[in-house]
Amino acid sequence: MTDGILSRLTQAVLEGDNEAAVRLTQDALAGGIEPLTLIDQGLVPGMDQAGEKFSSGEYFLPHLLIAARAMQESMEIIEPELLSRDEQVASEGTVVIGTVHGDIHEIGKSLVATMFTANGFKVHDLGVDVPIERFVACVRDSDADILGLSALLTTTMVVQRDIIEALSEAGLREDVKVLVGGAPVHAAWAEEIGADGYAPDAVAAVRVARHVLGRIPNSG
Ligand code: B1M
Repeated sequence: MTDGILSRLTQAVLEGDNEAAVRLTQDALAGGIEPLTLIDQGLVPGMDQAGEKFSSGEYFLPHLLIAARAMQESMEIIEPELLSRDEQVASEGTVVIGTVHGDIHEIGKSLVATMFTANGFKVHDLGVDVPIERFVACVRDSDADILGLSALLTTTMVVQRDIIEALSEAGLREDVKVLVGGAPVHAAWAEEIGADGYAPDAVAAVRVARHVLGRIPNSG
């Protein structure tokens, strides 16, 4: 039953069928399927398959857009469920997060932001295509502990490095831990550009943040 509903959800995202995605999400939650299982095993595989079809020339940009919209509508239902599981009172710290300049991919960044919120962090989500100066100003003004930089394109990964350099120029580099992520990003890149951490997914992002803040011994 679980497998069936998850694979139908994957198919609904792949086909950009909003109504089916929303209905299946509601049914799955009512049936007791965990929100993270729904995301990892239902929604994300649909987006990945849409990306593969785009790479092979079977899908075009509008297909990606409608797939993304179906995923986002499901996420709107899942997010309150994720947040309602947050029973923490004390704040774990402040996170500034956004997708870098030139890049409008939103879904992964928003998922990471939601996971931080669900885990007791105060989050300033700056959105997508965020100018470098905006990140720097928000880090300064919010006294952030973590700056999260998402990039989905090989052409925008380099902006992560530009932002780290801008933080140094503004005298803020020692005040904030920089976490990078996004599909083309990897640990060696994070090290090369002087980031403090890299996370492959939204759950790992919270774990790595706690690690770089010295809250847990290692990122696992
Ligand atoms: Co775009 N796109 N896209 N796209 N798109 C990719 C990324 C691509 C891999 C597709 C492909 O060719 N197979 C390819 C990039 C190739 C490359 O550079 N390596 C690509 C391209 C080429 C483009 C355009 C250039 C296409 C064009 O115009 N010709 C264009 C660029 C626009 C721009 O940004 N300037 C473009 C546009 C779009 C849409 C607007 C149509 C749409 C986005 C809609 C939206 O977000 N509202 C879109 C989509 C949907 C995708 C794919 C299919 C799916 C992305 C997604 O949402 N995945 C994507 C293919 C793919 O990734 N499989 C693709 C689901 C999401 C949950 O995963 O975002 O990876 P993800 O986030 C994960 C992790 O990466 C990580 O955690 C998240 C959750 O687990 N993570 C972090 C992300 N940020 C993190 C930050 C962290 C830590 C972890 O710390 C701070």
